[in-house]
Amino acid sequence: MISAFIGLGSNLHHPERQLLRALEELDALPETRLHCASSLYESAPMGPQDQPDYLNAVAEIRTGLTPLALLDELQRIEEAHGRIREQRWGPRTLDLDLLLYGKQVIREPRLRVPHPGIARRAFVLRPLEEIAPGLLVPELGEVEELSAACADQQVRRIE
Ligand code: A4P
Ligand code: MG
Repeated sequence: MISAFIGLGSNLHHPERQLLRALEELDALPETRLHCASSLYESAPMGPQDQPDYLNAVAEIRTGLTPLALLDELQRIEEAHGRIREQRWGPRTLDLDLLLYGKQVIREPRLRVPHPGIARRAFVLRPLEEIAPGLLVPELGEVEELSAACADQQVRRIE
């Protein structure tokens, strides 16, 4: 079993419910169980500002799925949540990003791991740091250092 980290985000149709349901769905994937999940974090939208604030979280799973099989499953869950791909960085009911897959570096047309946005996004790094202190992000560095470099971004942890 490989440890993988999934970034969850939502800013439409009861974001908290979308995220909690997605965590259950991750746990229900074949050859996969949910190992742990972060708190929920609220932040202003990155990208177009004419959309609601986001809720984000990060989950660690243990999985026997290959990276591409896992990506297929994540996209299937997104679609089941009514996700329609329209505008880049636009509003969404559920976004699931494969942040890390073990220590692997993957550069394929459909899949880039570590996720390309990881080092610039406090809404990913704060929850990641919460559940995996000391984690080394391949080719980028330790999660605490990456998070400190995004200290200017406002992210609020929800109790
Ligand atoms: N893809 C490649 N690598 C990966 C990966 N590691 N994980 C490909 C997931 N997908 C990956 O993704 C487009 C394509 O990326 C997929 O078909 C897959 O093959 P998408 O989810 O369809 O497109 P997108 O999400 O609209 O674009 P993008 O650039 O992925 O947006 P992001 O990065 O997901 O950002 N503000 C706040 N505060 N919080 C947020 O969560 N999220 C977004 C979306 C914008 N602003 C936000 C937030
Ligand atoms: Mg995405």
